[in-house]
Amino acid sequence: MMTVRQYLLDRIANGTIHMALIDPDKQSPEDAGKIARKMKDAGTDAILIGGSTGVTTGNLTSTAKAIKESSGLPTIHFPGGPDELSPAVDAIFFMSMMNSADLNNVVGYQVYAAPFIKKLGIESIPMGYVIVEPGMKVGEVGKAKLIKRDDPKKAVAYAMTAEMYGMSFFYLEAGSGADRPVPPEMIAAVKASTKIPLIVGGGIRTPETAEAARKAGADAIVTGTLLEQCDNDEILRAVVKAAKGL
Ligand code: 1GP
Repeated sequence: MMTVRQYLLDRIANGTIHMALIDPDKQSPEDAGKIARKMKDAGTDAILIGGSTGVTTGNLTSTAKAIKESSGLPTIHFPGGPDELSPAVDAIFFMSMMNSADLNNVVGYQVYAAPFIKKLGIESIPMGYVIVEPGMKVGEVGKAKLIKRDDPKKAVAYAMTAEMYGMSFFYLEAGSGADRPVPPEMIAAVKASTKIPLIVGGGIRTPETAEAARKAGADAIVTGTLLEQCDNDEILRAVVKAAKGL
């Protein structure tokens, strides 16, 4: 069977993809399933499951199962820490928050979790993750040394590091609910100097910001808050379309 990593790379080869982030702590598994189905119909390529707080093995498992059942989309655990793990997901982003001041977020939690991930047989997808201003809750909880919005060179150096480490993806994160997404200039600078597939997220809630991220060179665009706040399917579809350039 094809790995989730290969699925993502194949889709990215045809253009920018959209991934929807669902926090299992924010609604019932049944409602998560409905959201995933709606997003699939809108053109979303994969579902990320995670949150900074309140995620348990229980709500992660039931949410992943409901999403899979209702949408059939690949489910990827986007972990907020090492304590929640579930074999109900199709894959896990095995990520390092590279610009954290806390060594646990860089490599400690990964060392703790790796044997369990191996034992459970979950596909792990290595990813470098860096937090850009404003950073929001994940920046705070993760003790990130935020990349300044006017410092694309720093973002480029991190992306090069992730690439040289052999990571499969690099994620520029402005933080969930950010009032400003990652600057397009920063996305473009990273894209111009690395080949590693680039994921961008945080604060993307409009077709305009999604389009700007795609045009700057994002390979995958993540939206979370939009799904929670918006009950207008037209807008959801418009954002996914703009993200994918359809
Ligand atoms: C958070 O990048 C994601 O990890 C999504 O952010 O909730 O602002 O869409 P939003």
